[in-house]
Amino acid sequence: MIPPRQPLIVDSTLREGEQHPGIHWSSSDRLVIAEALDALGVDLIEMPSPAVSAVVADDLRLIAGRGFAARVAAHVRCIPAELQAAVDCGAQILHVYLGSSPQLRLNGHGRDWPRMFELVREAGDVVRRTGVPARFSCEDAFRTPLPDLARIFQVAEDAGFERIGLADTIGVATPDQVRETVAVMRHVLRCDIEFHGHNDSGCAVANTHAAFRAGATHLDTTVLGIGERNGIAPLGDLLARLWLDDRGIGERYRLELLPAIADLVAGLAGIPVPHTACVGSRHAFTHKAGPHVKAVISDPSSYEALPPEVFGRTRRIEVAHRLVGHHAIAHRAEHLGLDLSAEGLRAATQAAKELADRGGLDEIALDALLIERARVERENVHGQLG
Ligand code: HCA
Ligand code: CU
Repeated sequence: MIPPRQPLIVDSTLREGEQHPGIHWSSSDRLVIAEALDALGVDLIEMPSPAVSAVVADDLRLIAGRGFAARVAAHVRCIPAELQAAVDCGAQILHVYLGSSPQLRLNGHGRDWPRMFELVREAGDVVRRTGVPARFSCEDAFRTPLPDLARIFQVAEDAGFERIGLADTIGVATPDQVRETVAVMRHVLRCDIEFHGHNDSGCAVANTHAAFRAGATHLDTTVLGIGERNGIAPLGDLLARLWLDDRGIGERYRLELLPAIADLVAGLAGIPVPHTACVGSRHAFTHKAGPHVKAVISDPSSYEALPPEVFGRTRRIEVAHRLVGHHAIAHRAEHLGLDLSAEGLRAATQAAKELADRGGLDEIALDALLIERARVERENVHGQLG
């Protein structure tokens, strides 16, 4: 059997992630994050350009020289001297980018297409001369006419770039559009294809997944999705989505490390783990409503897309609320080692709901209620016996 094709993960927490408002990575932050990403098994770690600052150039030397299994890329503008500076700092791959939409050409670099082709060829000269592999990406690709995109990517391929990148820089693409664009590029190019999706309209993971399904080979992520504005596809969310299609993802990446990485980055960035995070969210594996709990107790897969143990998490059942059912109450009583009759459980459920209605139910109150009910039952039995 031919194993399913798997994507390569390009994690940009150290580059795109620092574009998230309020984030400033120290050199030691970068090192611990890179170590964690490498342990998880991401394929590429993207660093900023050494042109950003002297310390960032030192950080690039540090991370690139560390001997990680992940390869270290530097994100550079399409300027030969900048590519060369990244090579001098030890970058193992060059991630070159250039705005291609009418908006970015006009308000950004101000170059026309012929000049842009020249820039790509000049960058290609550095790639060939240094022998460092490189990718060429179009910023704002999804507001760029398809024929223009195909043309500049052909120039890049001919100039020696081994991969092209499609960036949905302002997060406006839809999965349908991504699928179509990747399919067209697949058709006209031989090289690898990367996708980078921003989340401005909430489609980052869906778009990244669509890109993969249409033939993209490299997918961009950051831990927790941090990045410019509201960021890009979160690493944990994308791996969860890919795992659902292909369990082999769990053999390539140490998915059980995802929660710790989410906590690490949240702590260093000074932001919370979003409640929407597929793996890292505090409540991603908590069940609450009565019917859910009943079914999950007999078979977790009835209400769980992702098994918590695969992703380094444990299942939680929340019982101290008025949506509770008597299965959850029975589960809690069993956990406490209490032996309650069916009638006792029903009465305890009723009492819990009444207490919750009055705003007085929490886990301690619920446990107290169950312990009291068990005591009353025991005394009744003793009374009958005596
Ligand atoms: C930006 C650049 C970028 C680059 C992506 C890429 C984007 O901050 O505007 O190199 O493919 O989203 O276009 O992150
Ligand atoms: Cu971006």
